[in-house]
Amino acid sequence: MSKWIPKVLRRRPTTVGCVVLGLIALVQLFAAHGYNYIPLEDVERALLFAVNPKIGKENKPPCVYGSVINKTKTVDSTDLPKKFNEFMPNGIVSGSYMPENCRPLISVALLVTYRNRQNQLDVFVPYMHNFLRKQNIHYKIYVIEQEDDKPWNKGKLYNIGAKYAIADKFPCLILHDVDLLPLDESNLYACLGQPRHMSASIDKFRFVLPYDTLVGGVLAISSDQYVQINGFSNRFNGWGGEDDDLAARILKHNLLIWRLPPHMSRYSMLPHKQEAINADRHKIMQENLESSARDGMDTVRYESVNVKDQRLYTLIGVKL
Ligand code: BGN
Repeated sequence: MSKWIPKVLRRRPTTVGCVVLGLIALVQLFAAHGYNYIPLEDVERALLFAVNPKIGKENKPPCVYGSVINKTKTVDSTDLPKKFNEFMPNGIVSGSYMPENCRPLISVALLVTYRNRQNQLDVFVPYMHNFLRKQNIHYKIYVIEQEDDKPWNKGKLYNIGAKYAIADKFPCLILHDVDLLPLDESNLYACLGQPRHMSASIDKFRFVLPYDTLVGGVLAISSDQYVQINGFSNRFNGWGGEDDDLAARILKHNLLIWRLPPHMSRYSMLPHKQEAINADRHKIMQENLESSARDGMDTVRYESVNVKDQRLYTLIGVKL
């Protein structure tokens, strides 16, 4: 080997490869986690205060939220429960919880789309009740299960779930992947004045937001805004794209995508195998951008829906 090649590079290609990969990983690790977000001091003002009109007017002091968004406790990914714990909390009826000592100013419906991931649901549901009960909000968990063998259609499931939650008079919808667990207690589950991408910092993506218009994972959107954009396209079968299409709908309606600071937006992703990828997703998204046909919550078609009130969540079983 020529003596002009520095000694450090006079190694086997695999060694050089490993060093290069290691350097890339290091650069990524220290890369700016930068994304635009609402500064902590403005978060309270950005909250959408709206309660479900169905909840009775109780003579309790109003709940406070400043103490929630200023919490500093963070769960370490490695401390997350791996298995279903025997968590059987009191005070939860059909997946719904009301704060005990104060009158909530915020009601949210958590919509969780689901199929065939029982072990994740068994961790997710108790974890979320534990997490949300500390937030002074009124909430209800809906699990929308696709009960057929057709290709997975997350957009349709969300559209159907949203119809039910809106009929139940929830003013704020939180669209939630079943494999994402929030780590920061300050991550208040609430809508903001604009659609809010909540899962900006996921461990699987090394806590870096992959791109600015990502709205997949966990998104909080007011029921009014969901209706305004007519929800998701029903045309995406299989994995991917439906969330990017939703982002396009949000922006087309002159709405914005807001986020909270990274230290409030961390999530851990439960391991799972990759769903079948939709090879047509780019094409469908392009067609949707150019089309003026109505396609969304108000045109969603399905074979049957079966609603079952269970203790820790309301199950909306759907055959597409
Ligand atoms: C993107 C997917 C999203 C997914 C994120 C994060 C597409 C492009 C379709 C036009 N988008 O690449 O659906 O949420 O990754 O995993 O595939």
